[in-house]
Amino acid sequence: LGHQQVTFLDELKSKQLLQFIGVHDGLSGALAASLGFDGLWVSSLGMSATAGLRDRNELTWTECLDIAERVVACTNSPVILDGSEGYGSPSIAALFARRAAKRGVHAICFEDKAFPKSNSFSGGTVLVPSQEFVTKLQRCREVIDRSSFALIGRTEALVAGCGVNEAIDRACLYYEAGADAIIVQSVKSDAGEMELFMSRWPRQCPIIAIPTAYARTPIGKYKSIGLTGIVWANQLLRASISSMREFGKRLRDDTQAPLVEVDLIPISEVLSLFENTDR
Ligand code: SPV
Ligand code: MG
Repeated sequence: LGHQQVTFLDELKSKQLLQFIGVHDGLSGALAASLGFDGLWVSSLGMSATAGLRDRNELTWTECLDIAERVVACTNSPVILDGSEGYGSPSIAALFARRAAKRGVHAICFEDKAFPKSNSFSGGTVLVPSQEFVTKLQRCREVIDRSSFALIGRTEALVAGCGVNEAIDRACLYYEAGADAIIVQSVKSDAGEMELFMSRWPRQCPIIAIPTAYARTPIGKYKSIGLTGIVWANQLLRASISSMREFGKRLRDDTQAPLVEVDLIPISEVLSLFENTDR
């Protein structure tokens, strides 16, 4: 990896392609932990949605820390906290990062959007000037110890329609500012934009992608274009929403009561999910 002593990314470096799974609470964290992914991504969208809020900094950063702590308690896998854009100023971002490290989180990710942020899929993404975000990353880097905690810089340049060259320029600056890895977000429906980015990427810093929009890409493609990891950021959240909606409708409409329970996890399994732990 680009910088030395990035513990959790380092540990996983031997893997072909790291796959992180998005979670949003203790339950999804525990389930995900049992599925054998390389690490967990505590998603801002997932945390917001499960709190009944928009992904617009409406959930406070201290609430995010509480959720991250519950996830950390459920897993031995590395946990990346999606810190959105860091809740405004560099000093708040740095405080957020330092507190996350104290709660046992392994890495925090900040993105180069203006406060209040909006989700990459809600349109109207506004970037902050790159230098402003560099200052934020530098401030975080000063206060968090590289040997125990990773800082991930995320650029939304492609989402904002600024093009691959701008995304490359920003990613280079963020790496130089002290990011241990860079997330590049693309909302195109195929991996072409990411492929172009990777073909022009000059650095040795790990690049991680979030293939929500281009999830139909064969897994081998991500490795072959040189990505270090991918984040399945919101699939568990979306699966739970589809499943809750489908069962809610069946409960409402199905007069054949026994049919309703057919696909549900037994209560005994729910009870045993957290039984043998000392959390
Ligand atoms: C999240 O999971 O909150 C993310 C990924 O940031 S995305 O929603 O795809 O932007
Ligand atoms: Mg997010």
